[in-house]
Amino acid sequence: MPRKKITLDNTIDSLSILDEKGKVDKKLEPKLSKDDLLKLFRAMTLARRYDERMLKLQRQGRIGTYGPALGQEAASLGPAFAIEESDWYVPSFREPAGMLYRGWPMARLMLWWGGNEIGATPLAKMNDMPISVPVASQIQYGAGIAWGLKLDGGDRVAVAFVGDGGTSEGDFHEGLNCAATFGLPLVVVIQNNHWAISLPRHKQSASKTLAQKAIAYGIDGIQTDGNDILAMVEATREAVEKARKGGGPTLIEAVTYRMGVHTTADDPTKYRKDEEVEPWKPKDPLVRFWKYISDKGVLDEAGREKMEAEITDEIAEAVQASESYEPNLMEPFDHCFAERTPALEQQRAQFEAYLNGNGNGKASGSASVSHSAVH
Ligand SMILES: Cc1ncc(C[n+]2csc(CCOP(=O)(O)OP(=O)(O)O)c2C)c(N)n1
Ligand SMILES: [Mg+2]
Repeated sequence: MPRKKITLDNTIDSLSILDEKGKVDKKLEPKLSKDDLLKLFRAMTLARRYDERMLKLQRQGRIGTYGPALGQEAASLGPAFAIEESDWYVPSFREPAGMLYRGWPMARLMLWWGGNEIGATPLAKMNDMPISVPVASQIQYGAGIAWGLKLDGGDRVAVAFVGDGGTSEGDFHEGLNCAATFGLPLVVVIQNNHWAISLPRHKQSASKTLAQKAIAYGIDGIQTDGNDILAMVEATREAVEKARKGGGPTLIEAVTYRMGVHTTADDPTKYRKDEEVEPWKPKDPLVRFWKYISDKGVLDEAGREKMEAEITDEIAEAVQASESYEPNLMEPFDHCFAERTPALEQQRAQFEAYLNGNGNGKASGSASVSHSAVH
């Protein structure tokens, strides 16, 4: 038997449209109306201010923990913008920009990070999965949802997110292999922020790019500048258009950087140098998008200040709503099984008696719950 080369016909594109100085590549510039640009800029600004506020709330002991998405706003927002409400959005835990854009009430996201399960409940009209922490679980959910969408016979798609570290998980491989084999309408976005807690990207995989893993599954892969909102919108639009026509999944590697701590329980100065972080500062997705839209005359300084003031109020309202939300402490017993087991029934009764006997005769939160504040 001869020994010969098998030529693979795939290549990986790398896409960047808006450079670090906010200059656009005219040949690649996506068609976006003034309203679209404003919507994107507002959503990115909102996510940035939310992120800053969340970090402070945690430091003040007002929420349990927080995993910042500072500098990663474009990577999650672009795909959210490029899909329809009827499509599915399957986030990991660094996608507040996309989640807020999709209509998650900010107060619910705050409650999630405060440990309240209502934060994991999307509004009835939404086709969205909640924040999911198990690394790479999103690819399994995404593949399953996309399979359902394919069986439904429409042209809807699912977009699922995973981190660079998540690409080392079995779930990532299984989900992508399934989606590729069955030609499912799934777009997987890897947020390559260069770190999986303290493990750097180069110690996670010997692959030159993460996008090239697509080749092994027999699907298209593309690497994008993840801090470039225009590239993220364009790459997702192309992938979604293909998936709607039955063209199967796409793997997008969004190259970005985790500017902050992994979570509020982490201290990155223990494992990475400031010199590594510095070069990423001028690549900030918000700064460069601001240059682009202000040069285009879409928004001026006064307009931006007005927008910032509205956002400040919106965040204050969400803090107020989340902090005044009365949790229903009996609720966890309702969501384990469709029908409560005898043991669970017994525990529930014990807990209810405990709440009722807590000195003030009040079963805190066991009465009716007001969900309206977090809508
Ligand atoms: C299955 C699983 N293993 C371990 C963890 C603990 N853990 C939380 S985040 C994280 C690192 C994830 O890195 P990456 O996928 O790059 O995402 P990033 O945190 O950088 O957004 C780990 C190991 C987890 N949540 N789930
Ligand atoms: Mg990472």
